Amino acid sequence: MKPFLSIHSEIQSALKNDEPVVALESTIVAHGMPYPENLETAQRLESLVRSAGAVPATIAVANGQLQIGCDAELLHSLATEQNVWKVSRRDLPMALAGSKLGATTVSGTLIGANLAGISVFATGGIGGVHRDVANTWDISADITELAQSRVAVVSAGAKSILDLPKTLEALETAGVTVIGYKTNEFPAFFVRESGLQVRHQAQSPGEIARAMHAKWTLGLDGGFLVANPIPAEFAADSTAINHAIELGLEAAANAQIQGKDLTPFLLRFINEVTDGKSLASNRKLVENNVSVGAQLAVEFARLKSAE
Ligand code: PSU
Ligand code: MN
Repeated sequence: MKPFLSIHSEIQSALKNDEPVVALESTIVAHGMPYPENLETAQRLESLVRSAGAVPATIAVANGQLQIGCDAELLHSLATEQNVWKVSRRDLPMALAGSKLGATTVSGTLIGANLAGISVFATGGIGGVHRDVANTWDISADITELAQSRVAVVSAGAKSILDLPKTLEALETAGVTVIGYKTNEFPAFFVRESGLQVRHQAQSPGEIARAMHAKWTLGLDGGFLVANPIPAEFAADSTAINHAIELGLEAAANAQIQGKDLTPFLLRFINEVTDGKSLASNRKLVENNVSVGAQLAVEFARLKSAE
């Protein structure tokens, strides 16, 4: 066992026996949703993974270790404490050495999943290329990490707080296999459509599992992005959402919010402007991603144990 990595015993034994495990991120808990919805969501996601026959692994940083699996107390701290670090690859060394409480972003969670050997990770939306990239050079480390992790991330695409065409281009350059799940359009988080096509689509978790198996058995590093649209009944009104996003971008520019603070600021702002409606959609889409992620983990584990 690596000294800076702590894998919860239940997860360790599942991985040893090629049983399905689904990684979950903690930034969504600490910085992506308000309390108490954040804690309720975190708990609900873990139980959804279990009821689909897989083991949940929420990933975070605590006590000088990258924690693969959070106990109830740690989840509670992540959901309630102020000043929880937002941890990507850049921050991880200082968070570990300084024994900080840290929530891992998609990128930080990918590092943990990859080190532990967890092949599937479900979340809400990924980070990407920001709209004002020409001035800010703000491109999420999520993309660089997806490029080098043997993990499939199930997300509802990305929010249009980002420049979605450039995000898809950056994913292509990074060699990330983007697969539309039962769609050939890249979904835009709160809404099912973005007007952007994806090159590949899959109709079943088994189809995605076979592609993961092919990529990694060949020896190629790098991940998958499974783009899973929000169920139609929970999708937001696109005019209202786009309006909220525009207002948020304007407010962020006025307040000179940038760097790691930008995404959490925009998420909070949109939640407030839509009167919690966006939060309700957000919870539903994450749950939907976790269900698909658990099915995918089950299928992939089946392929692996048949090797
Ligand atoms: N997008 C969302 N919800 C989120 C995030 C992004 O719709 O919670 C979080 C994820 O943890 C993601 C991170 O990895 O924000 C990206 O942050 P940045 O843009 O600073 O890379
Ligand atoms: Mn950024």
